Amino acid sequence: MKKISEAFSEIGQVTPENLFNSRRKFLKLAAAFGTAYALAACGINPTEQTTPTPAPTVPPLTDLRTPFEKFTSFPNYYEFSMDKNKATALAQNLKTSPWPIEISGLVKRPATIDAAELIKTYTSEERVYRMRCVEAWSMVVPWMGFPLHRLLADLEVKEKAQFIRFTTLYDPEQMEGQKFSYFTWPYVEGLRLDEARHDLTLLAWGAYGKELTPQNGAPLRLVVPWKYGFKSIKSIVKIELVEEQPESFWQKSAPNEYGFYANVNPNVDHPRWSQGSEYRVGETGVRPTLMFNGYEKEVAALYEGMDLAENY
Ligand SMILES: Nc1nc2c(c(=O)[nH]1)N[C@H]1C(S)=C(S)[C@@H](COP(=O)(O)O)O[C@H]1N2
Ligand SMILES: [Mo]
Repeated sequence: MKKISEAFSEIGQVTPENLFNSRRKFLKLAAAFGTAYALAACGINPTEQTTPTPAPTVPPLTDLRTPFEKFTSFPNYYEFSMDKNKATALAQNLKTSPWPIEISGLVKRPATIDAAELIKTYTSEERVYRMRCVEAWSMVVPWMGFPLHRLLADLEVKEKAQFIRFTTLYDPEQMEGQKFSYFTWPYVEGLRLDEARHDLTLLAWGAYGKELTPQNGAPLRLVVPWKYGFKSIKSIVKIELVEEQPESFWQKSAPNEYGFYANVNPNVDHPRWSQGSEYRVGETGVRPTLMFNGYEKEVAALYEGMDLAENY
């Protein structure tokens, strides 16, 4: 396995000391026990030792990164509150360790694995992505994580699986927004399997060289940069491979708004506002919204022959 520190030096990223050290501690442990042994015990058989990590195929992004303070103080996290300030404050007490994640459904190797363990299993890299919320604001975030397809390869997905379904923690004692019953908890999101396997699709545990803050989805969240932000589900506790298209939290909560795909598309308006432009958090004025959030070249092939105005 490539060392995290090496991965970072390749992309010229300065890593804060504490993070670097905690990862280094793990690498020592992994060397002592043998990662394969540790993982075989929880059902995941890492291919990483034999398969070299492919070079990231992420398009270089010249947009300025959103300041860290903006990223951490502007969350949408309805499990805590619909108010961004309240959500930030309320999320601080979320207990993110231990954090068992159930991986199940149509896989030959189902497993329950702690988030910390899962994160250590894969070489992480920094990915600077645009994030476009359906509310017409956007940010540019340097995530840290690993492509979901690496995990999927190790799970041995069964032929029948067509979709992947993610679930956020349900715990109204910790997440007081879940006491409001006008939403159908828990938060659920899904992707078509080919979308899930796309190299841009990330499981992220960090941003800005640090572990994710609770309001941004610690300990592990999804990041799908060509879709509206709500597809990028936070604080995942369950990953299931399924045959049927999952029904997401927002499909249930606002069926007259977005559907399953929710690809960023400046030509398809929200029922109540245009999606043609966006406010980049921290900037003045607005900028045009790009098709597939600027990732058209990478992802358009996934939707060939599909009517994007119908499947929004
Ligand atoms: N579980 C969960 N995941 C979620 C949300 C949420 O309310 N609950 N909000 C979504 C929305 S609408 C957006 S725009 C992004 C915001 O991510 P950020 O708060 O880290 O910027 O998270 C998404 N993931
Ligand atoms: Mo959003």
